[in-house]
Amino acid sequence: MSDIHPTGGAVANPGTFANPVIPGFHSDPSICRVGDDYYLVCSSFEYFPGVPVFHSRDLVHWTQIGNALDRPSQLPLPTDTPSSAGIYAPTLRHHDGRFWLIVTLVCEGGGNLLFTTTDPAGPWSDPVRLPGVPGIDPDLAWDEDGTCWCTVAGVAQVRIDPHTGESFGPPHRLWSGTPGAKAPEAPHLYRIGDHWYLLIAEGGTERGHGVSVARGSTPTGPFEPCPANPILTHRGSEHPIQNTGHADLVQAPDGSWWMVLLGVRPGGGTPGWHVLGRETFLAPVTWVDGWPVVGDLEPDMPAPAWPLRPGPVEPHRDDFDLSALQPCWVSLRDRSARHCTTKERAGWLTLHARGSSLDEPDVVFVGRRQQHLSCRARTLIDPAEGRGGLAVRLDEDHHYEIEAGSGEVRVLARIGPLRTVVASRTVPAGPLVLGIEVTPTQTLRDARSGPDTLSLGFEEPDGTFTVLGTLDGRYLSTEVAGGFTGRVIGMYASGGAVHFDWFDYEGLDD
Ligand code: 6LW
Repeated sequence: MSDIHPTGGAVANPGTFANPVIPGFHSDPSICRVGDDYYLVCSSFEYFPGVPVFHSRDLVHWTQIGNALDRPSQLPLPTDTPSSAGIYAPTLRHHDGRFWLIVTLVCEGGGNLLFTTTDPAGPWSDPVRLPGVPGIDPDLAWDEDGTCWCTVAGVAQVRIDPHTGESFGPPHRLWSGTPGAKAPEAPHLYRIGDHWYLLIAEGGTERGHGVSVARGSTPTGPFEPCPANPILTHRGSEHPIQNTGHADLVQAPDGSWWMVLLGVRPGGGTPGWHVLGRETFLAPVTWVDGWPVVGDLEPDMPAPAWPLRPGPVEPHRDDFDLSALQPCWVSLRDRSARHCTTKERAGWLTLHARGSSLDEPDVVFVGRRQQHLSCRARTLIDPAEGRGGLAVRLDEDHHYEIEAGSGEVRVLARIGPLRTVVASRTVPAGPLVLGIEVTPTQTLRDARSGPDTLSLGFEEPDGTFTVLGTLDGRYLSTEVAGGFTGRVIGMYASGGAVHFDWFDYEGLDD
């Protein structure tokens, strides 16, 4: 894999770049390079299609080229799959002329699944099941003689045949990470120079998160921990990027080394609320005495400042003129043409209700990740044949929505077990524009200030925007809701059929 000796003192040139490189709920990044092309995948949990696939030529600008799991035969998520179950922690590798993707499907009948393709944009194969590989966070690595090792959280390892899913022997414990640190997980095993390196996350995916590394002369160990562990953590620091961990390494064509990892950007007062989920960050890596040293996540910033600039995300308008939905759109657990189609009314997205509210796991929803701390979403809805709206969703128990139907619009809030109509207004019949604006907290009023506010409203016939309700964003944060996901903004149907002419998403961060 490596044409550079890690003790050779190769120095990456970090240049300047803005983090996160993939903002919004894009956790557990795994990366590989083929020639000049980088590919990266993330977890997708209860969303369908699953495992977003990104492409880049420079590690900084990423374009989503597809979703690896876009057919029910690849991703059979039962309707009762709770939020933050589903697809966890993929590993993406290129080996022997093919791309290999391994994930854990966390649900009844799930387990570790392996997929292959020659084109990461898809289609990907149907899954190969790995019944002999226990646990989460599977990694794939190949020895020089072609032996395939699957390493999982814990950290344990099984030899497998990746073509058939057969495993050979019981899992073999490799390393438990730093004594006293919880949750040794997210292992990735690499042959670099003379050593095998075992990179792991530990400390849990919350504020204690970190990255540690060990090395050995064979892929099966024994492994010697790096004396400088953790090689990356922001725990206990003032750094505006927190929870840093779950990393993967890649070497650039110029010989420099880089790490992709997850982190969060908490806002507001104490304890700090993060609302976009765990995002993908980039860091330069150098080698000292044969150990990786992780550089600054904000190389162009002299000191932590707030808000951080996110990686570039184009303003996004979707007119629903294409027969297939763009890859950024995700639904809950499944998406059937019967309930979600652009073919019924040309140039419109039509949703046919199944569940009657966003509280229900089978609600028909099409959304995209909120990728900016400050942003605006708008959609033109025709609710003549039903009821539906625009929502910001953290999970089925935490969401705000502006809903139209039966000649009225109303703002709804679901916070844990509480559900309420915040405000309602009679409106003239016919299509109307619904909108949500997210404004981050700039000045802390007191230590309890939330991270942001969400204003939900609609456009009057003269084009002015009427805010019907403004709500505290902390209730749509991971610190309140729990789990592994972030906010998703999108359209839903709660009765009959609703049509959406277009959807606009605009990031407003500086
Ligand atoms: C994932 C684990 C983790 O499996 O969170 O941050 C879990 N790390 O490695 C879900 O993303």
